[in-house]
Amino acid sequence: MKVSRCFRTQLFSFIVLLLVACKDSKKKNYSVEKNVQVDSLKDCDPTDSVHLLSEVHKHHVASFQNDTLRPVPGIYTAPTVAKTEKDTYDGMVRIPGGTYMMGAQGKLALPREYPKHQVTVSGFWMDAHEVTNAQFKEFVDATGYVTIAEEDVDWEEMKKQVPSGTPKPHDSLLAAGSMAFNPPNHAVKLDDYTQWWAWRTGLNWRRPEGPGSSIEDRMNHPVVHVCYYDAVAYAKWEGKRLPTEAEWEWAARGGLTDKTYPWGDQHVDAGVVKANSWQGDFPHYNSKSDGFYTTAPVKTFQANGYGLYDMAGNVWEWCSDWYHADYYKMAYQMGPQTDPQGPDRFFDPQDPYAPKKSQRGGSFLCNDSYCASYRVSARMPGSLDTGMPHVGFRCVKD
Ligand SMILES: [Ca+2]
Repeated sequence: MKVSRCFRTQLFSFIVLLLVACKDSKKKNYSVEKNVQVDSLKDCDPTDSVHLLSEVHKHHVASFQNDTLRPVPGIYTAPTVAKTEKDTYDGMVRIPGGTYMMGAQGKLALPREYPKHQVTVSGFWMDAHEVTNAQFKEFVDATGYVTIAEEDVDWEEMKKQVPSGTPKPHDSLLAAGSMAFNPPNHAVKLDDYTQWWAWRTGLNWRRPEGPGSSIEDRMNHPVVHVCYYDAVAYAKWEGKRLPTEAEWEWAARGGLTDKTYPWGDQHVDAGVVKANSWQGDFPHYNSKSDGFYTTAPVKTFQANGYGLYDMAGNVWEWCSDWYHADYYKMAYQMGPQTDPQGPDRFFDPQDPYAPKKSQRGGSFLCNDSYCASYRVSARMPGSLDTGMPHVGFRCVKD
C-alpha cells in the first residue's frame, strides 16, 4: 500500500488548516487527518488530503506535460548530458511489443481498474529491478541533486497559497521531512490512514526512518522517499524515462494472459514466497513470513516471465501517466490504443486539485485486507512532490 508525497505539500496544507481552524486547540498530532475512501471503499494512499498548495504546482503541471525536470527551487542543476550511453542497457531487459487487454484483473480489482480495454505496446527496455540506493547515490554524487524531501518548505511560497492571515507554522513543521509508517500496536479499523502514517522531519532517501537510520546496509534495496520529480531527474540522467502505465502493466504480466499476478493466479502467500508484501494483520502485526518488514533487496524474489523483479510488492513505482480515476472508461470508449500515454489531465475524485501521476505494483505494506495491490492491474494516484517510504521507481528506454 502506499501513501505518496505530494503528501508533503498536502500535509503542510493540512497543518496550516489546522492552525487556522484550530489554533486554540492543544492538539499536537501532525498526522494527516483525512479519511480516504478510494472508489468508495478503501485506499492505501493518503495522498488524498487537503491540498491548499495545489496552486503552487499548477504551473508545474504544464511543464511536466513535457516531462521536464522538476520546476521547484533547489540547488540542483539539470545535467546537460545524460549518463554515457555505454551504460544505458546495463541491468535492463527487453520487453517485446504486443497487444493485450489492460486493466481489471481478478476479483479484487477496484473500479478505477475498469473496464478492460485493448492496448498495443511497442517493444522497449525496462530496468530488471527497482532503482536501488546505490544507483541513486551514484546519480546524486555525480550531479549534486537534492531530493524534495531534503528541502525545507519555503513559507514565502507557501503562504501565497493559503488563506490570508494564516499564521506561519512552527519552524519544526517547515523543516525537511517526509512521511513515516507509524503503526499502532493494536488492531484498528482500516478507514483512517492517519492511524499509521505520521509526518516526521529528517526522513529522506538517505535516512528512510529519519535521524539515526541509514542506507548503509541497504544499498541494494530500492530507493524510497523519492517523489515524481526526483524519479524523472534520475531517469533523464540515465538517458531513460519512466514507463507509461500501459508499458508497466504489459511488462508486469510477464507474457501471461489474464492472470492476476506477475506469476499467475496463485495467492501471494501460497507456496513459495513470491513478493515482499505484508503478512499478518495490517497495520499492527506483520509476521514477516517473507522475511522483510520494510524494503527487501532487489532480486530477492523470483522474476516474472520477462525477467523483471518486484513487479509486485516491495515498493510502488512511479509511472509517467497522469492519474485519472476514469481514464479507463475514456480509453474504452476511444477504442484500441497503441502506446497510450495516459490522459491529458489528472483527476482523483478524493483530491481533485492535486496533480497526480500513477503508481503501480504495490509495496511491502500491501495486504489482502486493505488494497492487495500486488496485482498487475492495480493502480494508485501519487502527488508529484510526494515521496514515501514505500514508493520508488524503475526506468525504461525505447
Ligand atoms: Ca514483507
